[in-house]
Amino acid sequence: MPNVEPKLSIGLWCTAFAGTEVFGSATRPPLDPMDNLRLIARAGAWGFNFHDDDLVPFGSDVQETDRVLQETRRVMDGEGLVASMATTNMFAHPAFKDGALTSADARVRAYARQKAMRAADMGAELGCSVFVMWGGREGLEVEASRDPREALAWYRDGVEFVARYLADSGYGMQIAIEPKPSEPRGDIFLPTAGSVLGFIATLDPAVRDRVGVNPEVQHARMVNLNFVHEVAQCLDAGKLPHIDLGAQKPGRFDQDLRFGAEDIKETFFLVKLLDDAHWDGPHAFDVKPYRSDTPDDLEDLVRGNIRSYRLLLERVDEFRADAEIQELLAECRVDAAGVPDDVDALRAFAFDVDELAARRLPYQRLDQAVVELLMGVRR
Ligand code: DIG
Ligand code: MN
Ligand code: MN
Repeated sequence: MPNVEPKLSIGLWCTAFAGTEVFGSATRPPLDPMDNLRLIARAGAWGFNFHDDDLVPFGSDVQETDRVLQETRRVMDGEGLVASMATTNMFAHPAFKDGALTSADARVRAYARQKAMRAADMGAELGCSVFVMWGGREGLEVEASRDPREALAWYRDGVEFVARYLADSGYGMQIAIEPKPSEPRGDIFLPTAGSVLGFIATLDPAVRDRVGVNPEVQHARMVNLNFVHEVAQCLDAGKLPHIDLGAQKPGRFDQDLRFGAEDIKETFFLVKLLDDAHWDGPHAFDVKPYRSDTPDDLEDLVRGNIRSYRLLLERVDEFRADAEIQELLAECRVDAAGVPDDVDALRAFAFDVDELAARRLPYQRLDQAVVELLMGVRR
């Protein structure tokens, strides 16, 4: 049995993705948000995530916004679906063409704050626990355009503003900043989980505890980072309020593939890490249908993520119960028996470095056992 029953959610923007990209127009018709909610629920998700504009049409007035939120609440209640994460789209509108919170135009920075406030209001209204901030446009192509220190200061002002707004409004939402190295901007500020952790450390102490990281599988694998280690560092820092899950071939553009579709071994160790850590945050799939998918394939996309996550949790159970694997893991460890830890005795201690160097490690057998487990031949 897993330590934690995972809360599996997916973004409205995922199933609603119509296939438009730089080299091609849409291959699927628009998906009504209420139909989208019903599809996600039918496919077995616990919850959903949304950008303001995914749910409430851009430019809606207060009355229309309230109407949509009330209709959403009715559908949520009818489907037993939780609103898990809210975020704001600060990357699609042309006003954000040169950044949002880090734009060199102070009016755009202020507009981004206003849009974030409104999105946070929507999230609070629907009961969301996390507010993600993905700075897709917070970057540049022309290095001469701004001093990166100034951009980071603007970014900090914006995040602190939103954090204060959540606190002053009595909203319990945690902020999760989502790293990504590039795309759509040539270089995006805060490219990795480590960058975000370092940035959080510079925030006003009055709001710092409310801010964490939303690492995404794809964004780390795009640049050949070990995502399991990215997540481990966030857990170690107590800064993992949310996670974006999917799959990705290394070194390519952000593919947002179905969870488990690539690199099954590292994906297995991600699922194992989260369960070993008893992490009970929202497990959010941030994936896209293939451009070649039809509307009839959208439910398969959602179901595939969920099924693969649960199957990998079963493999984690098997890993923990596998006697040979556990014996090999025990062989990997040597305790420091007999080695002093006080300064003077340690300084004088005579290590047999040749013996240390000669120690046999069981890694060939251990990794082979993991591969066989994932191939389903160790049951
Ligand atoms: C892309 O990975 C980003 C956007 O989809 C969204 O703002 C965020 C939500 O987790 N992820
Ligand atoms: Mn992505
Ligand atoms: Mn994401």
